[in-house]
Amino acid sequence: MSSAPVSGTAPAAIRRCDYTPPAFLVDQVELGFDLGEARTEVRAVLHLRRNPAAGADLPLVLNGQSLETLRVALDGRDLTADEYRVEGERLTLDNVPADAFMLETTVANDPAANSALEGLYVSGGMLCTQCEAEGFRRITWYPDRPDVMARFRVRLTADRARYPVLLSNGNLIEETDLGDGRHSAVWDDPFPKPCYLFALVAGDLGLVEGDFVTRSGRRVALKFWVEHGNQDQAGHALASLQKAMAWDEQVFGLEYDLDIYNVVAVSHFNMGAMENKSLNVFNSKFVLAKRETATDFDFLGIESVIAHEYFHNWTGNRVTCRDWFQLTLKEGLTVFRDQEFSADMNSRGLQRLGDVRNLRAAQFIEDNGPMAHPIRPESYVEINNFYTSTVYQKGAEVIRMIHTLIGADAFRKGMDLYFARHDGHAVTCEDFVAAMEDASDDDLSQFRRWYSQAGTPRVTARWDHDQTARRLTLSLSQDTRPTPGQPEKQPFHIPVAVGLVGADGDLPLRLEGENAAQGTTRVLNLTLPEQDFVFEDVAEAALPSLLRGFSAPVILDAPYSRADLARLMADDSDAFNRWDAGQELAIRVILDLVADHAAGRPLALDEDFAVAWGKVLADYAADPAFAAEALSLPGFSVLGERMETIDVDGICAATKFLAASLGKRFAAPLLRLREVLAESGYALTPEAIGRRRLRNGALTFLAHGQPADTRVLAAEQFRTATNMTDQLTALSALVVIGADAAGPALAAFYEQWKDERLVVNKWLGIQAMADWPDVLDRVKVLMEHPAFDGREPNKIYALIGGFAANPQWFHAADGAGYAFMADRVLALDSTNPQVASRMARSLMRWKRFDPARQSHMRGQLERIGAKPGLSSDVAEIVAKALA
Ligand code: B3K
Ligand code: ZN
Repeated sequence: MSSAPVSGTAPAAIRRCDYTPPAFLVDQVELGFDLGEARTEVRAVLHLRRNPAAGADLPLVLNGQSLETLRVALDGRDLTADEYRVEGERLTLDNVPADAFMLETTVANDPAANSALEGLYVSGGMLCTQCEAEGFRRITWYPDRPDVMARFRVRLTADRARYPVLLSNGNLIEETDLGDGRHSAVWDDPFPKPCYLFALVAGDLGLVEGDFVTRSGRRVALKFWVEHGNQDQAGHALASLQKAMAWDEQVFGLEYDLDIYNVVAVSHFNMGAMENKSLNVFNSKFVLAKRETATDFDFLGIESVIAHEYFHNWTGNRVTCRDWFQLTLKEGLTVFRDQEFSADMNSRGLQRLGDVRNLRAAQFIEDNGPMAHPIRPESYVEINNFYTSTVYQKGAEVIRMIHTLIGADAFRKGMDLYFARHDGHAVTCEDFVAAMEDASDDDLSQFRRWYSQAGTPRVTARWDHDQTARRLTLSLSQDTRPTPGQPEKQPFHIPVAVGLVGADGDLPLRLEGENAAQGTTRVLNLTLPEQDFVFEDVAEAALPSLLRGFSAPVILDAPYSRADLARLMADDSDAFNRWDAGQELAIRVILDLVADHAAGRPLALDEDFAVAWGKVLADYAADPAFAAEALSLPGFSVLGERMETIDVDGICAATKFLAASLGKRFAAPLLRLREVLAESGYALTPEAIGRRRLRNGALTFLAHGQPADTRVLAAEQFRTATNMTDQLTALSALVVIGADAAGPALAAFYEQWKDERLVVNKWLGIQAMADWPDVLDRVKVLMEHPAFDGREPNKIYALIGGFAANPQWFHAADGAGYAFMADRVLALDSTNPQVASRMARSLMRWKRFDPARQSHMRGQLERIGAKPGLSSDVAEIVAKALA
């Protein structure tokens, strides 16, 4: 974050079009840290030279924040106070030598007072850093921008007993015992890097070690550093790293480039993890796992985040971003890579639908609200606000579309070309697209609009079958609604993967003008506002299966009847579309129930839907994992997105009614399924995970459908569970059944796990999301519980974020949920603006609700906005929400 703007002034936006190259380059940096919790002194020696690509008479300007400046020296000579200027967060030297020179500064900072968790801070007695995006300026004076890449040599000096482990980037080249109880270590990173990839860690940590031999024979030491006592929980993360290293060699030909790879797990961390060169710092949530304490979901999350940070070594570190507008260059691409990795390690079909579910539940909503921005934003006030699902998840979809359009082989050639051209450089999204274009000879000029236009396109499909001509004409059109600052949209280049489902399965596809059929799925290029595609030799009235595999991040509007959806659910060869047809059917059924609820009509279970759902349930054995996904009901945000005005009470009533009706009607088969799937042993294979998911899903439906009868069953599973997935689902089922049923189990759960920080977070989250009328009071009480710590982001995300995800009670009609959230945002704003800003987003979409809720939410946003000295992080969110 940047320091508080003066109250009343609008924070200034930084614009992409204003980019200019850095006036000075840094070839080499030497950093000396004299580490201490309350005071750390940093001596920095910067070997600078003028950038030939920039103006010759520009002053040297360095960034710094919350630094106590002790010394500034130029080429060995101490400067007097009138030879440099410190103004706000900038240190300016007007007169520097014409070419190369050495600038030396000494500063002090106070890690213990750093509650923003950016720069150098304390977590659980250890000292650690987080520099992306602009945290390095809180450590020392520096040109803090990603296009300044330098070699770093770092000397760490600290008390040996307190901080026996001293880590930084690159190779350890020297260790010295200083004899006075202190010791030092020197780390040298041979790869030039931007300062956002700098890291240091000092602490008393336990080590879990493994290794990996690269395909060219380099033995890499893999070191996981965790709190003492947690060594038994790093094995999965280590194995995931080894798999990721092998996968990147096989799939992209990318090898690791140093002899050491460190991962440190910390409990206080604003987000998931950070890819600092050879010294990843991780939220402990994405490292620590054992079967008793971590759910299947946690295990998969670890595998994916470990891989993500590892993949950044090439896509992000070796080739980095020229400026922060290019963030998706590394994030979209690296998310695409981690999604592909997880698909290969587990189930490709399930991976895809999980990724799309997340995209629709978060990104589509962002794209249709006040924060809508292109994957490459045009402006920002606070860059930390732009680590969004648009930049990450939609960014990955854009990469996936390139992959679909040019094909896997050309994509790989494009990646090779990208590295051949740009290794060691800070580049732009345009450089990436150009490499893909040059490697494939495809024209991606119109495709580039995905980088510049925000909003989710709506693709409308209509079709007509001409029996006599044996032809099916598919008419596709596209339209994208205005987003803030972008009233007019140009048509996108949209790859639409299409199949035709006939009576006996997929038809071979021959497009007009082709001599022969080419496969049963074709990728159509929709580039105009409206386009017709003609399929020949279509004898029967086939049903188009559109957007197979979710080939583009668009909203599909197709005139499927419910019978059509049921048919796709049963017969589509594309697993994604089978699942999606079921979801669409469920959405329509729920929206009808919402309408009935609004009109005061009694709610009734839709018979056709019940039959289709029951059929999936009956056939579960073919693929339990897929059945679990197909049986689950769409969530609040996806349903809300389908309504002009989000009917909170209607959606909650309808969803609960449907879950209860299904649970009641299908109680017998659900119970049988639970018997059949009862585990004899525990495994972490995709099959075993799928079986657990289905069996636990069944328990949840039963809890809704026949709460009284399920109470014993859930309590039994809670008591006898041998893994966290089963135990936590049982606890959630008891919470569904009611506060009386859940009370003893919640108490027992806390007693059992009070020493496991990460499990305690689950306990907080489950209570915050309970559908109990007094949940807000309970959340307030929990804030005073010893289990809660208002400085630990994971706890805030669990309890406060969990409450924001409680649709019924966060959106309580009296506005109490909103007022509570605004109080939290205001309190957090002074301690941790990044976390405050995330929480503030829960109020952003106020215009989508009914007038009474709108006015409550807007009132709270205004109250937040009126705080003197509001952080730029929160100010930007509030300003956009109220614009
Ligand atoms: N690059 C980091 C995110 C940094 C967030 C800064 N507010 C983690 C990742 O995407 O891998
Ligand atoms: Zn990333």
